[in-house]
Amino acid sequence: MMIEQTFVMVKPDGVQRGLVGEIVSRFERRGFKICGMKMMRIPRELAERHYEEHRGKEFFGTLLSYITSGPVVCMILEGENAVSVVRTMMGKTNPQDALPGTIRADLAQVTGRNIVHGSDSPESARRESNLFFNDYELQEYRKPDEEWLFER
Ligand code: DAT
Ligand code: MG
Repeated sequence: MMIEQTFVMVKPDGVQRGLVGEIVSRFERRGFKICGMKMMRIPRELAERHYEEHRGKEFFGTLLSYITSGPVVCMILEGENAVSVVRTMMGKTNPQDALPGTIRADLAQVTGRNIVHGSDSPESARRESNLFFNDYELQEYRKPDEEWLFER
């Protein structure tokens, strides 16, 4: 088994549109364990570090304005191949290219308001987890359904 953790964020549009529960519920029903969760308003400096791979691109400024425009809900999710499975559940960056059944296809219209973030690699997941969460905000615990979620 490849149990991984990944960093997921409901972006400001997801919060304002009342979709936090819908999005969290999809991950919970899939069997992901919530190891950390909090609402915050991302300071500009944190937004710049989070998206530093996009520094210099033409959309960097509007991306920073978007992500700092209101509260977000950040999560650490744990599960089998969590990074890629969460990315698949999110769908393509442009919701118009995302497959039906994915979060972005079902709940969003355009790239600049694509309602959810998920780490794109295990390295990004560790980097983003460290940016957004302290050790005491991350929990280790056993869920009683684990023996039915996984083969042993
Ligand atoms: P993803 O969020 O799917 O990992 P990304 O890391 O390439 O996509 O980009 C981060 C965010 O930046 C993305 O969710 C929305 C915005 N973005 C990406 N490409 C863009 C583009 N060509 N024009 C406008 N915004 C873009
Ligand atoms: Mg990305």
